[in-house]
Amino acid sequence: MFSALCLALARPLLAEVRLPPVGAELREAPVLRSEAGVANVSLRLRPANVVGSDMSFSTRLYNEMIPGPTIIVQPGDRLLVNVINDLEVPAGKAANNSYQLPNTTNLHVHGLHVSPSAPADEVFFTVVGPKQSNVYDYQIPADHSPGTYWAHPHHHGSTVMQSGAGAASPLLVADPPGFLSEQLASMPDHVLMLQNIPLPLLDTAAKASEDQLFHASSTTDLWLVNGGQQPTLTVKPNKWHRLRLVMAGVANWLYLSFGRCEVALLAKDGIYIEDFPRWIQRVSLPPGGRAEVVARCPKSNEDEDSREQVLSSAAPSAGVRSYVGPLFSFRVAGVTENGRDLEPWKPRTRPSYLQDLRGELTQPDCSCKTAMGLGAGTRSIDGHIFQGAKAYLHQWPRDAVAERHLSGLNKHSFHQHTWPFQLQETPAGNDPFFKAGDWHDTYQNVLDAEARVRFSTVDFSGAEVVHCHALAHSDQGMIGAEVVAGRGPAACHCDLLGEAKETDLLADQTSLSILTAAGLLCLSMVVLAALIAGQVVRQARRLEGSYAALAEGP
Ligand SMILES: *[C@@H]1O[C@H](CO)[C@@H](O)[C@H](O)[C@H]1NC(C)=O
Ligand SMILES: *[C@@H]1O[C@H](CO)[C@@H](O)[C@H](O)[C@H]1NC(C)=O
Ligand SMILES: *[C@@H]1O[C@H](CO)[C@@H](O)[C@H](O)[C@H]1NC(C)=O
Ligand SMILES: [Cu+2]
Repeated sequence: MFSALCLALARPLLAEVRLPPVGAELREAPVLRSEAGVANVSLRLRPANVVGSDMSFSTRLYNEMIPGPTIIVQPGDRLLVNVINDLEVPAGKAANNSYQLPNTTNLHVHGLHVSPSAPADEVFFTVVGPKQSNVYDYQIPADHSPGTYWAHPHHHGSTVMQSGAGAASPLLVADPPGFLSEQLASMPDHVLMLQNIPLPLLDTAAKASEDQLFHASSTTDLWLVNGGQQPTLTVKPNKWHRLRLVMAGVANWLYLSFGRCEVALLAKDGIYIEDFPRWIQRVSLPPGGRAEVVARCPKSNEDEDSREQVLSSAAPSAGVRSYVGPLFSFRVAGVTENGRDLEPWKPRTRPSYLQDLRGELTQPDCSCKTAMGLGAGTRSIDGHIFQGAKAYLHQWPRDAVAERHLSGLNKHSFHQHTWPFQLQETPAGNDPFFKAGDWHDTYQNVLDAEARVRFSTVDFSGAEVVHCHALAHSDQGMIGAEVVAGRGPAACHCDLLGEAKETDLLADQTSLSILTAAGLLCLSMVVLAALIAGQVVRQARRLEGSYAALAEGP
């Protein structure tokens, strides 16, 4: 308490954000909604001092709230987000594939199937520096899957210091009228924004990026649900509630159980499953992932604490950093509801980007492997640390069935922007949370390191971003650009990065084109290519070397 006071006195200009008492009733974040087809909202990234009962930390938040406001749009809406960066210079240290520029930001709408090009969901070239702003303009498709998404900063090298330190907002695509069954539509609906504030990791990232804002009075991780520590949701016995779980923490895997409450899976990563109600004991949530469940809790026994139904997390297995402990409680109180059994329900139609891609009849037009962090102890994708927004790992043809053979998924949370992907086989481990045919945009499975997934490259061309959503890994280079361009088999490239290095080289050496002797030109290019390829390899080795030194973190 005293140190919190000192910190507050030392930084009088910071807005103070007080956390509610431990165990207080679950808060709902303020909502920003669309009107007449347009959601026009502002996210202002500002410094703030977050003060809890026994700790405090200074950080960057959206609109001086933790979490940021909940944005709710309808399918077919236009979403305008004015990102206003209220942080100041100095910008901090610049670095490649390390923590950098903690006051530089941008925005990613995680899970939305919207254009990956500016002014929409472009995350490499769109940079919002200190005291700058940018209006993002997204057209939500009319048939967009209703569900639970989120928005967070995505500037390479500063995602841990921003998203990982509280700057994140839930983003919901509402169910159109008549879309749900009457039973589902009538359930109380709650967003649970699960945020981990990993104070030791933030301290490391702050030091590396020469950040001057982050300070914490504690060195243990803080877990928040809608900005509260172990909050309580009071429910009537036997009444069904819809819970939208957003894993906005950036470092841990969650393996959640719900006490004696009954839980059925409804959707993952904003996409309804085909076989609701699917009964589950556990919800597996990697950094970035979402799950929607419906839950009902039994009346408490006489001798039972009425807060006994605790949503808590366990360690699923060795070798992955998971949170172990309570997050949230149900207080079961009041008159028992005559909660009817759940009726099966699924969407009547699916948009073109979510058509079933399983089975013999669907042949992939392009099939590539994507290894997460395998080989030589480095955290890389397909053996490459991030080498730039145009250093594409893969090229996928447009309007094609793309297939990816993923590996390293036991250790890393694979996230793909723009196009969600479908599991082609039920993973090993018999966890009913995962089934062939399910869709994800963020996927990790401690029981099965490999997965064959497919996605449809419909609706958009352009950059596609893939990365590990354990954002420390991403900031340190476990991120890659891919591209959807061209059509047909000629537009399928699984090792484009090697090829692209030479293409880049030719483009950069335009002055050579004045040489008319074709033989000389060719010879000099081969020599240059060899020289620069050597440079590139040395550069990559150097980065991997410095990466490995940092790799001891989570
Ligand atoms: C969005 O709001 C800003 C002011 O907050 C206004 O200037 C702008 O015209 C609005 N845009 C649309 C499309 O409504
Ligand atoms: C990052 O890498 C690029 C390309 O190799 C280089 O031009 C730039 O100077 C590097 N930046 C820093 C801060 O090291
Ligand atoms: C970032 O912005 C904050 C708040 O305006 C400021 O205190 C800090 O000095 C700035 N620079 C760095 C590198 O933290
Ligand atoms: Cu990772």
